[in-house]
Order: sequence, then C-alpha cells, then structure tokens
Amino acid sequence: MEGLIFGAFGRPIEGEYVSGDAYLIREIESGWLIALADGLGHGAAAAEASEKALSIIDTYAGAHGSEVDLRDVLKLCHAGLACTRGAVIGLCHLNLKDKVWSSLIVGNIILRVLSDRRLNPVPAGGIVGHKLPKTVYVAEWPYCEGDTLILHTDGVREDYSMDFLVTEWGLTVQQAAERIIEQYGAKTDDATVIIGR
Ligand SMILES: [Mn+2]
Repeated sequence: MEGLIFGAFGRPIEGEYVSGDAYLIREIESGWLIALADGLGHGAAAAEASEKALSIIDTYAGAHGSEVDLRDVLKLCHAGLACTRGAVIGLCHLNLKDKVWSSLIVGNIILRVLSDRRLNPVPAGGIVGHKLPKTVYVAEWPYCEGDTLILHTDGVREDYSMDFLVTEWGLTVQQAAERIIEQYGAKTDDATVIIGR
C-alpha cells in the first residue's frame, strides 16, 4: 500500500524471558493501525497486560477497519485492562484515503516523526486500566510519502539523534529497528521500537 513498510524489534529486560512490551502493526481498510503497549513492571504479569491490550485493539481493528476512532480504542483498552497491572499505550492510525496520521498516547510511549513538518504530540500521563488523563489529546498531521514514524517504549533511550536515522537509511527499516535497540536499548527495561516509512 503506497510502499509503506514497517519494521519492529523488541527484547525483554536482562534476566527475563518474556517482554512486558507488545506491539501490533495491522493493515486495515483505511490504512494502518499501529499500537505499542508497555505493561507495568516486567515479566509475565506485564506481558499479560500489554497482550490483552493488543488483543482488544486487534478485535477493534477487525470490526472498524474503515473508521477508526482512537478515543474509542482507548476506552475499550481501559475497561479491558482493569483486572491487569495496566499498561501505557501508544496508538497511531494512518488514514491513507485522507492522507492523515493521527496518534493518541497515554503514559510514557515516545513518538517521533521525520517529516517536512514538525510534529509535537502532547504527552498525557496515566495508566490504561487504572487511571486515564483528564484530557485525552489526539494529534493529527498530514501524511506525505516518505514520512517516517518511530514509536518506542521508554526502554529505548531518547538521546539518539534523528540524523542517525537519516544518514543510516541504507538500512532497511527492520535493520534500523534492530540497531536502535542494540545501541539505545536500556538493559534495565524491556525495549521495543516500531519504524514505519
Ligand atoms: Mn518500560
């Protein structure tokens, strides 16, 4: 679909076999739905929360592929995660028909966009399943072919420069994702990154 390609890579904190992070990259009728969840803490209980979120989002995508409302997705996740540890979640929807990206983030999930325009998404604190922010902000910005989207959990340090990604674009998005985790993943946390370009 218009040449958009995704790469993703993640690994658990040192000493754990399962990651508490989980992601979904799903092609839907209107374009793409991307989700990244970081379950509170680490290990199996964290994975249970993040995987539950993804299964809710996947079911939603199956039923609402042509018309996605990120606030509705969040509400469903919040209700569904009440009996879990909870998770922080980042959602992105690329509407290829209208050529618009939109995103909604609760908690510490980091979104970066490499584009001609600057995007400054407003972060909102909270834990899906336990406490949502008073105001949930949905950021929207136009999509142009060639835009790059990077979504990662807080297990990836934020001090890597965008230039690194631009100058290393000989790499595939998958190779770039793996390299970001290798070079900037904190050993003290689960670390996951998604790149779409
Ligand atoms: Mn984390």
